[in-house]
Amino acid sequence: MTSYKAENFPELKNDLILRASRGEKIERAPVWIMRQAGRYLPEFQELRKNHSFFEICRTPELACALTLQPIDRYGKLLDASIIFSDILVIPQAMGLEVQMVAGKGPVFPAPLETPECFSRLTENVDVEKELGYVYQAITLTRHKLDGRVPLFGFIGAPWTLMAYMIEGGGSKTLAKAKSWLWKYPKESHALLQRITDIAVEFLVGQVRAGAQMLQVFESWGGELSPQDFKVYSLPYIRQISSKVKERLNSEGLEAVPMTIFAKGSWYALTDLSESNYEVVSLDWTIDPAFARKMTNDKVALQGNMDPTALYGGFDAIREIATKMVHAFGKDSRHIANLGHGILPTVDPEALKVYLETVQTVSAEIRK
Ligand code: 1CP
Repeated sequence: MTSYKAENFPELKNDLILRASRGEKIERAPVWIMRQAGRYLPEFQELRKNHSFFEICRTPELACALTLQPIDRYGKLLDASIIFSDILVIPQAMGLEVQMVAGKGPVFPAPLETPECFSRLTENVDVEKELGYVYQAITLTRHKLDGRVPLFGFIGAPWTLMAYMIEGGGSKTLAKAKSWLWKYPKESHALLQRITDIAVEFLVGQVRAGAQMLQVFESWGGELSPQDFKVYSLPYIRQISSKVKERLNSEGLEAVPMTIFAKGSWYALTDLSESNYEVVSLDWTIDPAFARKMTNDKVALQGNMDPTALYGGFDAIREIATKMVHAFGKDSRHIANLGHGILPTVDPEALKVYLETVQTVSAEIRK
């Protein structure tokens, strides 16, 4: 095992994303990509040949190597890194088995069917013991990054994780998970609360280990109606940010900027901007001007080019990326990204064109 400690980290040389999150005036938009370490990179495929997905997550040296791949490849074109892991490590820590099936994605062989299945969940999860491997990966990576860019830690938001735990994998309708909300509202809240408590502990641990920013992925937010989002998603998203901030403060740890990405939940932008997150991440269906208005200029915005635009050829990418940068305008509180994760069959050179365009155009319009 590594002997790296969560102290004496190398000095940060590029803090653009931290400054953008705090609303400071900066010379260009920082840019990073959700799922930037992943299947579209040949170097990822190469390493993945010899190791299973969760073996990589659980081996700090391998998770670190994958986190660094896009940073090494794209150099100064990326302004942040994100620790290689998955949102489903929390359900695993709670006692559910998760397999990563080639061509299919994550599969739970025994998902939760009714609240009686709670008996299969671990009562008091020891987060350090179950997920300490993520902390070790973060500490190691923070050292190996050598201050090139800040490192994100992350979690899946409670509703999204609950949905996976009941559906047992990806789903088009979330019919099983949503039927819990109508059939078992009390038990649904109990499950969401259990996940929230672990999420808070896990995020604080990630910061203690060296994470410099945090992102919460509510990937299935948009499957909820605006009313149900207020009941089953928002309260837990808010608890997470407030409790993480309180805990960091009481442990004497420095506050880190927090980002919320609730995919599909355009209707909740005002609520999300009043939820103790510094950054609200937008999917590609949201017009940046609409988002600025809905968030009353209270937060930095992240996003939001359609990930499939990376299939359009270099000229189209330049054109669409340029339009996106202009749509966010000169306001310093923009962190460029895609509107969701990069797709596995994208040409890595196409991503390079996107990153270059964003950096050049955003610097030009701020002159
Ligand atoms: O580079 C990075 O972004 C870091 C690593 C990372 C992150 C942040 C991975 C690696 N997964 C995630 C988050 C994640 N995982 C989300 C939230 C973001 C999003 O909405 O895309 C979700 C929903 C998952 C669940 C998951 N894990 C899926 C989606 C399945 C579905 O229901 O559509 C898949 C395919 C995975 C596997 C996975 N996670 C990460 C990678 C590189 C892979 C592919 C694994 C492989 O087959 O090699």
